[in-house]
Amino acid sequence: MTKALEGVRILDFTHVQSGPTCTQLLAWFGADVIKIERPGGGDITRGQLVDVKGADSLYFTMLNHNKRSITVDSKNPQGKFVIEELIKTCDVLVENFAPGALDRMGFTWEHISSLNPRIIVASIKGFGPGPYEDCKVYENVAQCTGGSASTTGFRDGPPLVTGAQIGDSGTGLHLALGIVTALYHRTHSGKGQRVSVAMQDSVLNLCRVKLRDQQRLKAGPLTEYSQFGEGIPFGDATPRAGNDSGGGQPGRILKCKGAPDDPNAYIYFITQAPVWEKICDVIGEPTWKTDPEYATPKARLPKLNEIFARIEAWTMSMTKFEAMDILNKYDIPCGPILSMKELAEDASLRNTGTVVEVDHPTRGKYLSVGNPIKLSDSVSEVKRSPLLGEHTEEILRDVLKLSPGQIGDIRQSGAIGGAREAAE
Ligand code: CAO
Repeated sequence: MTKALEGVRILDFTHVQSGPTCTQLLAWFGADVIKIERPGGGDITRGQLVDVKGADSLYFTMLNHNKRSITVDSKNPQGKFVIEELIKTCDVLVENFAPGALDRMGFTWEHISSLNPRIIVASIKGFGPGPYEDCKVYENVAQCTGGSASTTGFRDGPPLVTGAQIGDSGTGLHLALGIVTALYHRTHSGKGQRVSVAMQDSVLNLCRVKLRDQQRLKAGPLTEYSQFGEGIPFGDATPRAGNDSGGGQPGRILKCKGAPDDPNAYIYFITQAPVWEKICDVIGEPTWKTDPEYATPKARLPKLNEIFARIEAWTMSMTKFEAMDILNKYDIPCGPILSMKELAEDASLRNTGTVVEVDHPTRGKYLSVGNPIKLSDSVSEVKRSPLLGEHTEEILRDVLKLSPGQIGDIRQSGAIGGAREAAE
């Protein structure tokens, strides 16, 4: 069985989270991903949030599976030579440096494409062209500037950032799609092109339904928001909606047995209109099926607090898993709030490879999220992340076909680091 991206070579000039998530996905699909790191320390995440002294952090290992690592000083003339030679052999260069950093190294688009007209240069920046185009950006800044924070949280509380890394990993996903699209286009055009994704744009794309609601405000109050039932007027921007469902079917997070002492003893419950009658039977309110005050979605909208309070009285009598089992029998959409502990121990996620155990030479076994995208004819095998500079010699010798003498000269110049620098 061949891998979908076998034969594609990626020059991975990424660091921290957003870029590495993109190149990790491509590596899982079989691309040969060569990660360039600065000699000495490499990707800054190797040494961040360290839990095992002397070993690469989980932050690094969980974002850099299936890659090879070469350490090259891009500001050293011999290092520049190595990178130029790599550019000539690669299909894609991916980077997420601060704005202008790649140009300052001498690797402008013009220079890169003159070395290899077929190469695709893919970049992540915080913002697209405009007033903030020169700004450095991290995850939470993107969540705040892309519309996520202003629409997350409760109406009477401050804006909130979410645990899902929509700014970094979300942008990495967007970039990966841009890269495979440009690769496909190259099969017709024969030429490379630039692919750019701004973190603000990616977050806004993921917050699309909130821009929908912004425009709906012109037509009147957002009737599916709890705020409507509570009689609180709307302002001129999409408000924070707590745990209200973002779609047309009202939903809430409800307590189950154990809450609130157990912080995750909750279930998400959606009062989907087609199963309203089943909901009434399950919670013991059969008269709500025909009572005109409750029988239609429109009639229910101003009463959502009362309705969900009644459903919660029912969910509190059982665990979230018992509630899930009962509701599933009736096709009532719901989902338990699963903790990271529960997800880490989930047998079905292990069986599908979405949660994998990986062995690492300096840290031992650890858990990671594997490839969440499943292809029937290109199975992803998760391989451990590389040690710093682990493949420097191998890449110079086998990819660039340099002689031992040439490699010695480059090493002498200080342009490359030693193999297994992390262990030194
Ligand atoms: N050899 C020599 N120098 C190297 C090198 C190498 N192999 N790799 C990187 N460098 C240099 C860069 O050239 C740059 O030097 P100059 O500032 O002199 O041009 C320097 O290292 C620092 O790069 P940086 O500015 O990108 O890194 P930073 O830690 O200061 O900022 C970040 C990090 C993420 C804020 C910034 O890179 C950024 O805004 N990236 C775009 C948005 C993004 O992806 N953010 C998500 C990050 S994940 O949360």
